[in-house]
Amino acid sequence: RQALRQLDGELDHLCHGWAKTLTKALAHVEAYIDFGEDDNLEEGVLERADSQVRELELALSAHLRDARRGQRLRSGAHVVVAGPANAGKSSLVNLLSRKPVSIVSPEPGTTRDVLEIPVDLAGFPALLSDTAGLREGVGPVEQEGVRRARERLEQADLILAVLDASDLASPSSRNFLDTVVAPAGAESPNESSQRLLLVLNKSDLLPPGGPD
Ligand SMILES: Nc1nc2c(ncn2[C@@H]2O[C@H](COP(=O)(O)OP(=O)(O)OP(=O)(O)O)[C@@H](O)[C@H]2O)c(=O)[nH]1
Ligand SMILES: [Mg+2]
Repeated sequence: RQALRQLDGELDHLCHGWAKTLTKALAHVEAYIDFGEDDNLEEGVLERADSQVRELELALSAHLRDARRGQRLRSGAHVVVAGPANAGKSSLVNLLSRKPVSIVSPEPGTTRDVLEIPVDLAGFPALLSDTAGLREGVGPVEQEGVRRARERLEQADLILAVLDASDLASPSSRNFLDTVVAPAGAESPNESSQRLLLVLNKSDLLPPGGPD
């Protein structure tokens, strides 16, 4: 909420600045039209107004290019929770939304539909999507769930990639690392633009002294 208020205030300030520049440029052009023939008008009035309007044009285009950021702040970033079956995705979604919105069970393949929940993450709105665990060789209903999960991954602003830390060598974990985690890293090698956050869940199941 604080961020939205700041954003509104910032935009207000920007718009006032733009309006002022435009009014001033307009006044100068009008003065030129009315008194251009007279000698009592400053030199270069028209040129100055022209360059001010060009600068304004650049500022407006830059702002419009950046509008997606503002939109994310208003409607919320689309955060997609994905990972192999049974990794604990729905448990994490319930924890973040502070509600038991998604069914959690020890049976792999529990979540099949995409479940969307609006949440407040430290004051920022976000739309959290729980998805079906990515795995092969399943029935048609779960297969459709996996297809929908992959579709959501394409549209995500941020992917929370959940893996079972005690099961990283399994075929489904390795497949997820190869097909989702590694490509996301390659597409944005710059740390600040990365849209995937790796969550190693079930750390309580790791042997206390680390692997043998
Ligand atoms: N030991 C342990 N178990 C966990 C943890 N997080 C979740 N679980 C258990 O793991 C099982 C699967 O959890 P879910 O949250 O349903 O997993 P999921 O990834 O949504 O599973 P699918 O929807 O089937 O893909 C449940 O029995 C959870 O209680 C954890 O941190 N530690
Ligand atoms: Mg689930």
